[in-house]
Amino acid sequence: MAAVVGDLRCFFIRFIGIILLSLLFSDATVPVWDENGYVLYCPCMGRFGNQADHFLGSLAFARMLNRTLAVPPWIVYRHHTPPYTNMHVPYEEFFQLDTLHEYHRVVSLEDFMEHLAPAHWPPGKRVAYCFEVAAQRSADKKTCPMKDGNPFGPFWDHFAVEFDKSILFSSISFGSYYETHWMKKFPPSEHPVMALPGAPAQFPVQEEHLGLQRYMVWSDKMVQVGEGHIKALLSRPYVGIHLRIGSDWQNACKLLENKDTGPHFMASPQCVGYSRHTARPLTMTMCLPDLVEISRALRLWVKKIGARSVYIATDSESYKTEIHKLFKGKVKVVNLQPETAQIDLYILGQADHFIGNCVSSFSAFVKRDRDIHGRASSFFGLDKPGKRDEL
Ligand SMILES: Nc1nc2c(ncn2[C@@H]2O[C@H](COP(=O)(O)OP(=O)(O)O)[C@@H](O)[C@H]2O)c(=O)[nH]1
Ligand SMILES: *[C@@H]1O[C@H](CO)[C@@H](O)[C@H](O)[C@H]1NC(C)=O
Ligand SMILES: [Mg+2]
Repeated sequence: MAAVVGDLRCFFIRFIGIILLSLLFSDATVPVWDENGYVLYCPCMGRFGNQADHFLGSLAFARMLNRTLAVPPWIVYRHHTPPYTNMHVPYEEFFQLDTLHEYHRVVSLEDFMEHLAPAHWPPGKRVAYCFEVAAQRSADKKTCPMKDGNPFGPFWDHFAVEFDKSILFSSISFGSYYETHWMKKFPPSEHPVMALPGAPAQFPVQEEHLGLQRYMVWSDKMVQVGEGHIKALLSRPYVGIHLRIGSDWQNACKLLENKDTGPHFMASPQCVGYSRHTARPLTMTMCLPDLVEISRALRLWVKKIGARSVYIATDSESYKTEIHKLFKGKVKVVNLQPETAQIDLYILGQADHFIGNCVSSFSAFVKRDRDIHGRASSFFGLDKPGKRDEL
């Protein structure tokens, strides 16, 4: 009997303990409702580099309107591996959420849905906001295309969200010029949650938002894994290169070759300058470097920094054998082909010198990250990218 009472007491104390503990912990993570409202969006354009560009602009937009940004997960496509469905990788898998707070209020979309949506954005009250032109495609011409096709449908399905109503807007854009327009049109008291079909931002990222990259800080897990690879595989100093040369890129660069695009082409402002008036020429070598250019640039920078190894990140071919031969085996050549592309980004970010692709937003992420930390970068076809204000 005594043993049973003792067991019960013991159980009871543990039970109370667990409740207290969970209260303590959940208190720290349960977000408080923000009366100034929220911005929700789907990172529905492009892969990681594009999504990251859009993220920076969206962060700036949310701050401009003083609304909390619901930080969406990264959409990772599995076009070539079963089960082929998109993955929705929480922001925090790759980056810290806390450092974003130094710039503006954020909550992960996962937390928003779990803790805030049930009381403040319940089913039946979910309003979509979009440009009039976007709604034109719908049957009644008045419905925002929130869940039309991939990745839109799967994204909101991942959060079990259906939209009940659409509110359309026009003659407005996401830039700072329209701050008061947004505030007047959609006060948070009447429009607490603004859910948008895409990012409230431009691609590529605006020059004025490049610096927001500093708030995107790698998660501890990414640092640990990334540093592990660097330690195991590379000897410093090392040159990191990004080869964006796969078939989709060859097709994209054909637009440039055929003069169907000017110097402002995808992420190219990072090389040619952000002003359309003073943009430098964008060459084919910058868009699609061949082995001759890759060898030239590598020879130059390996010599310049006395590199002992070269790290190759690539979307397809690595030219590992050719590069190894180029340095007569005296420089270690590494190509990891990580399953998670962000591992490549991390290792390129930490290199002693980085050679990127002018037109690629994947390269642009690395370049911005390195600029913040004062690390040197160049591009294929452009050895001296120059400071922004020198352009
Ligand atoms: N692991 C790895 N993946 C790459 C590399 N280059 C391109 N990719 C993949 O191709 C995608 C390219 O799309 P995006 O990031 O939008 O950059 P962009 O198309 O070059 O502007 C990346 O997100 C990666 O999934 C690379 O060097 N390493
Ligand atoms: C911005 O929103 C925060 C949180 O809701 C609020 O405390 C602050 O006063 C707002 N700032 C302005 C300028 O409205
Ligand atoms: Mg892309």
